[in-house]
Amino acid sequence: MSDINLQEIHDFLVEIAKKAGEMITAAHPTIGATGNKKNSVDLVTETDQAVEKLISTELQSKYPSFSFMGEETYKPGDTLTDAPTFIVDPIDGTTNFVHSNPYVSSSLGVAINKKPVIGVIYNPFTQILYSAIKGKGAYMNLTEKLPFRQPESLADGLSKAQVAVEWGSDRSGNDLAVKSQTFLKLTSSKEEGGAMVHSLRSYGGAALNLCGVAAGHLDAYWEAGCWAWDVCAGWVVLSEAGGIMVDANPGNWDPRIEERRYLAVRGGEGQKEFVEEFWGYVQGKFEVGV
Ligand code: LIP
Repeated sequence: MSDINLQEIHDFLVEIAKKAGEMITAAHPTIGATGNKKNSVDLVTETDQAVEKLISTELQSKYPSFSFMGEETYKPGDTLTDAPTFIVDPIDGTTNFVHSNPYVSSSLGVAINKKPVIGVIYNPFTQILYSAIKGKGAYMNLTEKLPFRQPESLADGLSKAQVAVEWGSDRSGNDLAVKSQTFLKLTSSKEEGGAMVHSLRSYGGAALNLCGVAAGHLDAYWEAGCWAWDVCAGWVVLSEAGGIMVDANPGNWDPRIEERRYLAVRGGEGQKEFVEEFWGYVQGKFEVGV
């Protein structure tokens, strides 16, 4: 680890993210030409695959000793090791991409000893780049430090919060019930036993959601079902901006990158109490990742 130059890798990832962005904005995916993975809402396009190929080729030629985990080449059973590993989602927000909704990013992360240490997330449509190196802070467009301003206290809890959630692609069974019943609890009035959050937002991209929490646009982001490549890069941006990542299921303060259940909370006084309050509204227990 000590002879790995994190800054140099970060700078290379920024270059690659920009190249990936050119491919993404030049592509014109159509809804009809979309392939499916697990089911009809788990989408993949030729652009996802071509962009991952570009990224993995560049990374493997410059850092041949590093492992690589990418959304489009992942095989069930592949697991993260302690080796330095690039963890990549070529297009996070594929559903948005095929619907020409610009909430899309390339998410390029690095983990060492299974801990996220570098994150680069680039939305080529808005040309906004978020990045962070462990111990060196988080930035937007390389110069604006995150969060943008001194974070307000979280002591007022969920009733003052804007929370990102995602429906994801698991559309049946226990986990869909946990999500939908929790959404109901979070939004409903105090009189009906709810948290009455200011709002729920479902933008469609885990990586940018994590950056939104890091920046302070969002107070929290709660999801189960997403993968290491959806969260690795954003995790570094989040924690370098003072945020924390815990399990979406109550009780676990130290989730793995591959936990598949996450609750991100922005920086600010009262963070721990905010997590505990949130967990108190979770209706049941996710099975994914268990
Ligand atoms: C998506 C996530 C989204 C989640 C989906 C999926 P993709 O990534 O970012 O937040 O709800 O299940 O994992 O498939 O667009 O790369």
